[in-house]
Amino acid sequence: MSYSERNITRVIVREAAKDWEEISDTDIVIVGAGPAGLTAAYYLREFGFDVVVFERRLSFGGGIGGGGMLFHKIVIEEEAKEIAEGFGMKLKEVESGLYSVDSSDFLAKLSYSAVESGAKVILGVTVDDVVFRPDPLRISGVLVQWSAVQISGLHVDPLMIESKAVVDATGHDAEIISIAARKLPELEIFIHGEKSAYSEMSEKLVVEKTGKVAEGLYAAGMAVAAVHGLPRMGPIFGGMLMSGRKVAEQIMFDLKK
Ligand code: 48F
Repeated sequence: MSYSERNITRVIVREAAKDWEEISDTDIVIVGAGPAGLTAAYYLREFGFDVVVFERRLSFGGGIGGGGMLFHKIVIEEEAKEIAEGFGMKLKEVESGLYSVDSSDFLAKLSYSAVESGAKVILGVTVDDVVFRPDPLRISGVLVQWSAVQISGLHVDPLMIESKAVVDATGHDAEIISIAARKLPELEIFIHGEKSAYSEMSEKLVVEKTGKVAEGLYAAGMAVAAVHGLPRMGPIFGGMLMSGRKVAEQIMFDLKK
């Protein structure tokens, strides 16, 4: 077999272009490949939707890899055990109803599950705005830019993606909902900002408040805490898994109506 440099280039450009053509009109855009975004991606694929995840960095996982203060362990509570084990994570019961898992195990198994489900995860892409339509007012897509272009400060227009739902799984800053709240005041979204830590309360409330913030726009994971003014919880990740699953269920319910 022989191949030349030009074949390598052609394969990459052609195959990527085919994917981008499909991505430009997808069912669901998830912003952020952290624990909440990847879990949402997995379940949305299970429910039969086309899913693309845009992740700013060149790696999966958001806050997973850092464990707790770089110690390589993450804590999961009983309520999320079934989801974690469904991804094949190796949990160790350390106290009644409390489990530890290696951050690398959590990261690898969740990432594998999301990709294997058929979700397209595109790394190195930052979402920097949303698309909207009036009457009725709704979010109908996102604007995307190479993270490298953003970092360079070059003035380059983004590309645009249409979707039926956008999930903000960007973590503590709720970046996408914050942009929508600022640029589209008619959405009447008020960002309360995250509170200091109260882990047990936060784990419950993050899941409870997960869901739609405007037509076509949803919050999952720590973005929920930022939007609704909930406390933070540190390196216990069960709430992120349950929030990811809940947002998927809500989107399925809304879109199948
Ligand atoms: O921060 P992140 O892990 O969010 P999460 O899924 O989980 C939070 C936990 O990691 C932890 C915690 C739970 O105990 O408190 O912090 O809510 O993942 C968010 C991902 O989104 C990416 C970011 O690089 C990270 O990987 N991201 C953020 N903004 C953008 C983005 C953006 N505008 N475009 C693309 N990716």
